[in-house]
Amino acid sequence: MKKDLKTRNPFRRVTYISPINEIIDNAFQQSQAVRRTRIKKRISREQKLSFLEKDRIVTLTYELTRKIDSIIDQFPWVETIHPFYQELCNLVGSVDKIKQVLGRLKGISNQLHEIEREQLQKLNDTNHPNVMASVRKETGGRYVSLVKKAQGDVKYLIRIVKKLKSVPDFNTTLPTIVIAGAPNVGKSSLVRCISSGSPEVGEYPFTTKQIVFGHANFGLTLVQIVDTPGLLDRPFDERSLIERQSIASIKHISDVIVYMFDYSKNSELSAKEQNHLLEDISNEFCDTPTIRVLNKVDLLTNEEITKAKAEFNTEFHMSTLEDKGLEGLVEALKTMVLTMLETKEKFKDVAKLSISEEFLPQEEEDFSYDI
Ligand SMILES: Nc1nc2c(ncn2[C@@H]2O[C@H](COP(=O)(O)OP(=O)(O)OP(=O)(O)O)[C@@H](O)[C@H]2O)c(=O)[nH]1
Ligand SMILES: [Mg+2]
Repeated sequence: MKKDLKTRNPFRRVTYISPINEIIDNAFQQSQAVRRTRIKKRISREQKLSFLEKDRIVTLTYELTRKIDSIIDQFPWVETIHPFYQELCNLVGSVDKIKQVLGRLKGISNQLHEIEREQLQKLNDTNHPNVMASVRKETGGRYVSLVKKAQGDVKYLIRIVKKLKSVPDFNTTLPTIVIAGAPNVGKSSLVRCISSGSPEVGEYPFTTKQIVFGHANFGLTLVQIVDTPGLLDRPFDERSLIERQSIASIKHISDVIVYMFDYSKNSELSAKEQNHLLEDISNEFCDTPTIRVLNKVDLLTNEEITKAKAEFNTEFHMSTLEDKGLEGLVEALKTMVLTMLETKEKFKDVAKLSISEEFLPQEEEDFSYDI
């Protein structure tokens, strides 16, 4: 995989997809602008006309295929992109459909070249100016009806890309901590406290509608901290598109999940629902280590905190509003990330890159992070 693909949202390389009408209008304008043949030598009027009509057809074909091919070339190869982005494709459309659409576009581009060959041959076979003009018009007609078949397909790609381009860059080479939990528990507040990310914090549930990446320097390495939209306690089939994005990030990119609980009176989900939600997540993604955190302790009495600890089995207790009690969580995360760098095969290279020279072992076999 190219470095670019490891560190960026692959859909960001798509700069502009022209709608079909624009492609057609532009190509015809370019073709009509060809007024004089480029052939300079002394030839008959009929020959000049033949060259002119050929030039127009060649220009028309070139402009149409150039724009169609550029859609195909700009589009990432959906089979090779990270599963996280593949799943997002499937949320807003379908990987299979994208592949079919791109295949159909390639087919249209090839057919344009075939028609061009046929029509140029027809021009070679005639000396008659009227026939030449009608061959050119016929070519235009065939092209338009062929290219217009792609109208719906191109609209589909434009729609998909618009949605996928707004997904932030995910760096597959960095350890990734996903902050998850019910709506309004303080996920975005935590991300703001412990990373460079600055997601919006709002009084109301469902403030976060999109995954947001922040970064934190954990001394020996940079980590990604991901803010996710709040999840309700309900079956996957009933989840909204926004919630499904959260699930996709938990599923495909999390190396650690920080699950936040809220025991205060204004909590969106009951304690039972919050526990059930975590149970669901853990059952689904049982391999990913999860840290349980109780937030908003500033709103709780000591007695309530004790009750919450018992009910949620939380390891850390904090107030992101007052920026209190976060140190323990950050230290625990640092330790987990360091262990991961040592043990997880996928971080083999990034560990070497991000750890400064003095911490690097002399021998590859003795690779360790003891400092
Ligand atoms: N009292 C108190 N309020 C908090 C704390 N953390 C967050 N809040 C408030 O809770 C509300 C929601 O905070 P967010 O950080 O937006 O919560 P979220 O989990 O990202 O919410 P969604 O994105 O809507 O799921 C805001 O009004 C915050 O100011 C806390 O520790 N104590
Ligand atoms: Mg939020």
